[in-house]
Amino acid sequence: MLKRIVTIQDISCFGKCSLTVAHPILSAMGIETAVIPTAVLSTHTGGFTGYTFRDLTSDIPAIAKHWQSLQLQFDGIYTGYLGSKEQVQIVSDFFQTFRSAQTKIIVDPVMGDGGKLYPGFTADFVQEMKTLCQRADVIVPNMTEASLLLDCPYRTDYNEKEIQEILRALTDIGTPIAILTGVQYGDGNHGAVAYDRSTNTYYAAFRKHIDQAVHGTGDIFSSLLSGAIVKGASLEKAVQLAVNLTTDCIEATLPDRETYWYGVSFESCMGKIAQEAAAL
Ligand code: PXL
Repeated sequence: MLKRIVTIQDISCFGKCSLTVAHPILSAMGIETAVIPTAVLSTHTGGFTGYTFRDLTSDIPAIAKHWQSLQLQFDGIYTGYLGSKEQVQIVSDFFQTFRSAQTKIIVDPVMGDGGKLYPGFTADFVQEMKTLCQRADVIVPNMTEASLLLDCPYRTDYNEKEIQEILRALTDIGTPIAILTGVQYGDGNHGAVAYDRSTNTYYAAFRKHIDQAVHGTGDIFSSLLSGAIVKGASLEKAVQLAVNLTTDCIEATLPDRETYWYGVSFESCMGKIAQEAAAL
């Protein structure tokens, strides 16, 4: 039986992030993937200017209502970039309607990077996103998003103990599992650290740091992680798989980096993604 996930995030028509990354990756992992687009942009907002933005907030309740009439059920709900503050409450209602005992809810609180909010996001949005995180089984912030959620300064210098404290504080919001991405202790490695509050256990996975900031890596990581969790992988295995395959995707991007400056060349890793997911 195929597992079924719905992923709720924007369509950036050009630029490779959010739905145009999540859908192919989850499908390659052998998961039936439904989508709810939260907004349509002509490109993503990282490095492009003059992009269009159509907010689809008012479409979401109607989609949910139709799906309810079809009695659709999901093994996973994975949310990313949301298009408006109002949308966060609607997505939260969607969780209530479609959550069963088996459904895993993964929230990537996409709001910023490098210590800055993405264009268009406000402090109000951060507060709304925090309430969505309370209703998730797993949250996947980067360091910027963690500092926004915890209302503490963005830092690039920290040690393992401090990361563990941040993770514990993130679960204080109300989610049982938090995973911090983009963690670097200054030893030349780059990875993610997870905390499972129910067992008080941390899991970390690292690879050698690649000194190139590439747009869309967070969406690749969260898609891989969501796919692995929905397929029933342990948290430890899911974090390892997501760190390894995301790093492989970034490596594959480097040779043509100047031509494809706007996103990750994940396409050349699809075979490997399918193979590793099949072995889960
Ligand atoms: O990768 C996160 C993301 C998703 N969607 C849009 C974005 C970004 C990051 O900048 O601009 C539209």
